[in-house]
Amino acid sequence: MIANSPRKAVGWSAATIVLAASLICAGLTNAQTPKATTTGNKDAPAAKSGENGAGEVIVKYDDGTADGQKSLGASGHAVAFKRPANATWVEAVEIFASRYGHPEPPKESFHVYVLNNDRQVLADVPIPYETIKREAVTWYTLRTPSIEVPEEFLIGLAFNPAERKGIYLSYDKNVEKSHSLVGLPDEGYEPVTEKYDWMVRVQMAAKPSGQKGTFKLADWKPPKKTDTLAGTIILPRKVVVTQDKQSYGGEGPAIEFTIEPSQVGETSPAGLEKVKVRGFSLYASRYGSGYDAQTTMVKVAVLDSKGAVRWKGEVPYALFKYKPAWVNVTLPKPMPLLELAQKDGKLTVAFDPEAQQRKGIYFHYQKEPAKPHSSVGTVASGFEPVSTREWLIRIHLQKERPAGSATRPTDKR
Ligand SMILES: [Ca+2]
Repeated sequence: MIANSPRKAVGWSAATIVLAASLICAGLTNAQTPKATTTGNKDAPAAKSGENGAGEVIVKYDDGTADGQKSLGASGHAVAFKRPANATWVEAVEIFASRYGHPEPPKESFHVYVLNNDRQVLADVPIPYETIKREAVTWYTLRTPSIEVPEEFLIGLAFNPAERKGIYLSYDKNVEKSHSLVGLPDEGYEPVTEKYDWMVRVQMAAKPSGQKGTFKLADWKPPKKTDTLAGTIILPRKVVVTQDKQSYGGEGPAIEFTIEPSQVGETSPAGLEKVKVRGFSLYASRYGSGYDAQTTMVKVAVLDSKGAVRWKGEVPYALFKYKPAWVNVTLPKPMPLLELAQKDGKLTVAFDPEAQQRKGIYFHYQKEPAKPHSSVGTVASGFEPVSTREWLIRIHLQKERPAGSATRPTDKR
């Protein structure tokens, strides 16, 4: 298709870092450890609650001594709580933790999430990484805005760790049963497989202090899920499922589409003038940890059949989840097909995640396609066809509405 070039065939293995270390907190004394008294209320949560000096209720499961600690690469920690009667406001989250890695804390924030029972984020509280010291593990009180919570809620923590940057969160095995989970808001949560709870406590109050702002439940709106490529003609039409995946160091997949007039309901090549490209979708997942998924970008290029780049852009890694899924890559505005392709209606879309060992995208493919259209490479180095796989990448098209018509483009799925 396009100029060949020598390439290295490097495939990264899944670089999920699960750092675990056992820790015995013998003789731990800590003035910040709240008293573990139970309330007499029948509606009281399974967690123990106790009044602290400030008149707030502390909800917790742990007994104050740790049995280990974990940093979860490409994931996070969470604990499910029930709110005590009459204390509906989260004021602070306490964690028993320590930082590891470079002495200098990373100049970024980790995240405390308050989620409802449907695992929807009610509040996302960034906390500067430097808050957690590299010294011995201890309790940290992370003040949050006053966040009103439903009867059942989750506290999530996302530390985005890497090899030399992270936070160990302690866990306690002296619990009746586990209320703890692993996951991230975008990825979903799974219960931990052993009987322990992350050492996370919640300071709750009957009335919002409002010191850092007030988040009322009544003001919260569930996130809207919009399909940015809804109502488009999707090619290829054939539904395929993933059979394997690959990430290439420093390269990415490309696939060529040939838009035939008949595929878009036209009878002559002139009909292609009415066709616009809305974007692409691909079945993929991301891996690695420790990078900022919002600012780490995947390059996207559209080339015509002569190899000329007709459009270039980039999308954030954050579009891709750790679990494989169809991801929409939407052009900033629909572009005429014939601005992206020669009159032959052929165009190639190429993705370059600039993958390394610790960050990259797994691109999924179908094995042994009858007629492959797939290649591997970069715009700078050229592309080499791969005959044994077809990337799960689709193009989304729309036809211009005839003048005066108010109908939507037909969904040809
Ligand atoms: Ca313990």
